[in-house]
Amino acid sequence: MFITFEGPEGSGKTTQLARAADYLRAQGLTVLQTREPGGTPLADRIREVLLDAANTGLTPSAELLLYAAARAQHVVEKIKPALQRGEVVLCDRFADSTLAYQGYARGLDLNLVAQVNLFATGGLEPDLTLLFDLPVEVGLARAGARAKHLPDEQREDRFEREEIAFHQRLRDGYLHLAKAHAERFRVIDAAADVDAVWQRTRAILDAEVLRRRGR
Ligand code: T5A
Repeated sequence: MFITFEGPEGSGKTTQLARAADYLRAQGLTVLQTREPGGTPLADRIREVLLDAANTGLTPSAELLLYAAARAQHVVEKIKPALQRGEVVLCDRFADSTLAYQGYARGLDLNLVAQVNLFATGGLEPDLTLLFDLPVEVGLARAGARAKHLPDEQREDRFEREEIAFHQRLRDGYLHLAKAHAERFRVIDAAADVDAVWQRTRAILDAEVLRRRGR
């Protein structure tokens, strides 16, 4: 099963993904934990370029193609082989991030972004997508609070510098995707505390992953 974790800045999806991996492993499943952009040595090098706040000159189309290049490598080298081995793959962000960030928030044509996604993924789609949704201000406050504890060079990625309207378009875009693909999306209220969000996440994993596998 291929499960993706999506959400805006500060949504806490990475925290929940780590708990989900521990939980599913404790139920006897083999789990691959991975993330985008990145997941392979080559894709991690593309990640460094994409997240470097000093790269202010990156054009929207170059940005889109770099995310796609990292994903193409990640899908072939890591995700597909794990799925073929029968593992559960938990991926922190995937193609929906590109639709939400480069499409809805950045303003690139959505059909074009969908075509590029299709080319990069070879048609691979998640079986289940957990969307961690929360008000923009709450997410940005969390991301800001965490940044205070980081060294200067890791303090802000390029997106945390975007205006509030960008982040609002991002949230609306994600909610639109969730409605359009209701068969695979589950929306989780991520504004609650970590344990409350985990209760909801675990209930979805129980229903959609463990019961399906007869556990
Ligand atoms: N991107 C990515 C694109 O534009 N297009 C694409 O196609 C793709 C794949 C990736 C960036 O790239 C963009 C999106 C991103 O901007 P990243 O550094 O990997 O950059 O950042 P994120 O994916 O946003 O992941 P993070 O791990 O940084 O943030 P999360 O998922 O919100 O993670 P988390 O769990 O670390 O939480 C953030 C902070 O909040 C706290 C945590 O302790 C942490 O300090 N927290 C909570 N606080 C209160 N209540 C809760 N329930 C909390 N849950 C977590």
